[in-house]
Amino acid sequence: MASTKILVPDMGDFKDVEIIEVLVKEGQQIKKNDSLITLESDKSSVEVPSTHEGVIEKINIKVGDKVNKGDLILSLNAESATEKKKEVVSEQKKVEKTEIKEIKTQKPKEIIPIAPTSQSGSKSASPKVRKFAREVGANIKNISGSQRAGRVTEEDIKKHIKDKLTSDTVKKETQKKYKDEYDHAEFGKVEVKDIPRVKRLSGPQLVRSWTEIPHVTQHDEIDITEMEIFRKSLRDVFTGEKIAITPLAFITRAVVNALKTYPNFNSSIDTESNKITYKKYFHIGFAVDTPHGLMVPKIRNVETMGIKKISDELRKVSKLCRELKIDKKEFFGGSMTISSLGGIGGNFFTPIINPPEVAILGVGKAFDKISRIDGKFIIRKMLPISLSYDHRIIDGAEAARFCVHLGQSLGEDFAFKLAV
Ligand code: CAO
Repeated sequence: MASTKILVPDMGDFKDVEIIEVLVKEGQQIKKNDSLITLESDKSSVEVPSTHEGVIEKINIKVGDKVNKGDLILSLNAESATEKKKEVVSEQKKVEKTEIKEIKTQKPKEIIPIAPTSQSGSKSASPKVRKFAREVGANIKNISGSQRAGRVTEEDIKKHIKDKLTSDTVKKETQKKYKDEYDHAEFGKVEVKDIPRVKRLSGPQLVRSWTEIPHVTQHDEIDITEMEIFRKSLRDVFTGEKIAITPLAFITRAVVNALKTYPNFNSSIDTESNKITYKKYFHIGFAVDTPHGLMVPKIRNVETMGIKKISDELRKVSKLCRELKIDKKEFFGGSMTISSLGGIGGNFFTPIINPPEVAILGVGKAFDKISRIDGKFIIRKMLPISLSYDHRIIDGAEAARFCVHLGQSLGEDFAFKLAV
């Protein structure tokens, strides 16, 4: 019967390294690379893997021992594992030779340095953090560390558990919903179709935005009476023909003005690095309703365009979307999005932020409203707007100011305010 000695490997300059965990028991059958013990130095901790497979005969160390290169960890009956396999095939075969050999760690392949991550893929973490992981039932090997070279902290473990709970809950809720439901066909005639590709792609993005971003929506009404009189009076100077420009072109220009004053709305946040990116460009996204589903292309550098040019671009870009001829890149790199249902109807709604943007403006259909001005009741044209914003970066007061700014840009002095 062959007895194999597993020794503490070469640990570079480290001396008297403490054993903080013994991960195996005498009599246990282990495989090559199974973790045997965890060593902890003042710099890091690491698990020492087995260099052989077999059944553990005797463990020569215990928790708290300080070890150095070459110290005996345990002796292993390297052949009993093989024997067990052989017995299954044939009980006749006998092992005749008994050999005792000392297995030295091979260099450099099997050197187990006291470094953040061992070659067996074990994770670096302090004993306190490892204890915490054990207490909460988390497997430290499955947790990605946020520290230098992947060292795992208590916060990483908490985040890992929180993420897992959230995804498990979402999964369970979804499963529950479908499990509890009756088959639709039980209630009458139905037709089952594939979800269109665009909706399949945008769906998870919408779920993520709605569940991860703390949305707040501010509703407001903007008096656009003068702007509408002007818009409807637009005529070509040469032909005298009516120029069709929708309110959206004016609203877009007003949004750019407000973005210049409130740059938080033209930002993106990275919660991992705790950084805010302020965009110095003004690329406005538009929700476009197409037969294939909702698309959100961008119109670039809107601050350089007049109302007519914005209107032309809007028409051009939405046509490209509806004909599926738009370049994929045009769906990215936006400042803020406008979702206008004004051409269809309805007033207020809750638009969902299109990350990594932090705000979106919903626009409803303008309506006549009787208002009391200077003691007189008069009819004014009101535009309903709904501004959703990421409350992590934008405060309610700032959002209210943004809406007031939009109101001023589109109000009675609109022509002056919207001049390029
Ligand atoms: N109030 C009153 N009338 C409005 C208006 C408003 N807020 N916005 C547009 N209109 C009018 C226009 O002036 C136009 O009238 P005329 O035909 O008399 O000129 C008519 O409504 C149709 O406008 P439109 O919708 O074709 O054009 P637009 O520039 O307003 O919008 C686009 C362009 C691409 C945004 C739009 O076609 C579209 O796809 N909207 C849907 C967006 C959407 O689905 N959002 C929801 C996203 S969340 O699911």
